[in-house]
Amino acid sequence: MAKVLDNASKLGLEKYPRQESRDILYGTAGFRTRAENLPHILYRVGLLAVLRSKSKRGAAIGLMITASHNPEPDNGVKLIDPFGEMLQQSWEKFATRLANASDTELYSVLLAIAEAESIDWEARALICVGQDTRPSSPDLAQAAITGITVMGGEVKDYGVVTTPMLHYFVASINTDGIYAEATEDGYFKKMTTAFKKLRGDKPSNGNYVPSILFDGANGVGALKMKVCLSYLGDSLQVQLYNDGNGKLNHLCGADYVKVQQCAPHGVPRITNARCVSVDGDADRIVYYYTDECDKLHLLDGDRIATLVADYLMELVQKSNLGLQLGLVQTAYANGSSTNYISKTLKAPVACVPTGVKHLHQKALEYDIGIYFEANGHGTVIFSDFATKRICCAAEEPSLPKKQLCAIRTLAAIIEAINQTVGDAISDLLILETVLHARGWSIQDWEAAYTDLPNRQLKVTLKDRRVIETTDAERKSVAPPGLQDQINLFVRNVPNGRAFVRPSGTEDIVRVYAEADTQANADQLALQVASAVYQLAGGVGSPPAL
Ligand code: G16
Repeated sequence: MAKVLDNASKLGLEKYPRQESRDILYGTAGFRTRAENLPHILYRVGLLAVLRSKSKRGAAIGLMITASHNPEPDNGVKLIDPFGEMLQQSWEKFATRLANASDTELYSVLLAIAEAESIDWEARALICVGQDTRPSSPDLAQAAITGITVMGGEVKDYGVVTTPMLHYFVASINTDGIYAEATEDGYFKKMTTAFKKLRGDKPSNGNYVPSILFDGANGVGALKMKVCLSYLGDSLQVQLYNDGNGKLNHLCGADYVKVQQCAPHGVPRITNARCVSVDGDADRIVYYYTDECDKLHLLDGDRIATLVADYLMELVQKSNLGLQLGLVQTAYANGSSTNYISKTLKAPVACVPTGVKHLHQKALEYDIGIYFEANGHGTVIFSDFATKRICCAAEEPSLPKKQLCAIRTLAAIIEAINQTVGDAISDLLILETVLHARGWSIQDWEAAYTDLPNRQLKVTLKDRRVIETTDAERKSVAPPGLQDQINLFVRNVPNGRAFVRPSGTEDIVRVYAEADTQANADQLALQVASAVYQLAGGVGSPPAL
């Protein structure tokens, strides 16, 4: 052990010395910053991944190199735990400690982690590595692989994949293929076979037409959707745009459409056509259309959650298996969606802090947990209990026809959904399934409820950590006086709600506001952003709409 750690620390000093003096945190989705500051971080995360795998008695661990929705010059890395879930939170502190250690401390920090976790040095370690399409990703992957190798870990390099594909592969390897086959072919085959089964032999139905426009954010989502098309055949027509020739996430992609509330560049404006946007690593999806007046109508993660919940609740009821379904949202959820879930759908709905790691954990409390962030990041998870009940009942031909049909539909949905994490491609197949089953156009889908107008703004601070929050990020507790100001502004607008929180992926704080009218939501967001700028050490130009 001492020799391995010694080699790892010497190689780190020689090839990947620490570059940044500023500390970095394992944030909402791992480490993210400018790519040029990351080589030593990647090397060290490679070292840590080996310890994590050994601590799980050799289970495969994922290491994904991506900065997802961030601009192209950024990059990042996150670790994936054995069931395809995000890294256990108690290990985030190890990651942060290791990333911020000085070059000469590497040996002692690695040793301290190994001792704290009673690492068995005889255990094997297998690390699955994936990367997005950023120009900086190949070199960063090499840094990670060097770290894994010097620690004696085995590398399975998946090359360029979407983030959710890597989550899926890790879960598949660790269940010996029971979850799925850990290959790209296995991934697409399983999902699209289930999709075609759900769709039957009639691709059109009522107002539903099997054709969409797809904004790939010039990222890996576009590349993989192209592959998916060959599996989909005639079941769904997908026109691909922003398919890799432009700049990643620039004026396009799910984050741009959601935050800016405008249609992506590079996609033709076809009135009332159903369009989707995914983000840079294809773990988020939003739908939209532009109407006759060229106005954008956004159907975001809240809409996705309510559409899927409504459909699954009906199936659960018809299946008569006594399963409990619940939803999980964050503070960004539009107030109208939360109302719709609790008052119209009458389903339990919880609010947790931002980050799939929080939503996923909460969703595990239900037989069927549906979680989506408003930004389009989410999935549906079926507990082992629910999966067993559904799959056993699906083999009971003696059940009444309607009940059996609902049960078999649920069984096919289990096959089509990537339950490990939000997955734009898998979510798309589920959403197209629901719209097809309902015979709905995107306008029919939108008619369920009316969103409260809202606005998001970003503020840059000297140090964003001065903002501290509580109550699932809905209230700020520092700096002093900020929440009182927010309360004052909110009181002045009908249906007003606003909050502020430091981003865990970008060096900014995010402000969210909603109100009865767009003008009021804009004004509220600007008031809150200005208060943050003044009270929390804003830098650069003051906030503006
Ligand atoms: C990541 C997380 C999401 C989160 C988003 C923004 O998404 O996985 O759960 O909503 O960052 O986080 P923050 O507001 O803290 O910057 P992605 O798609 O960028 O990986």
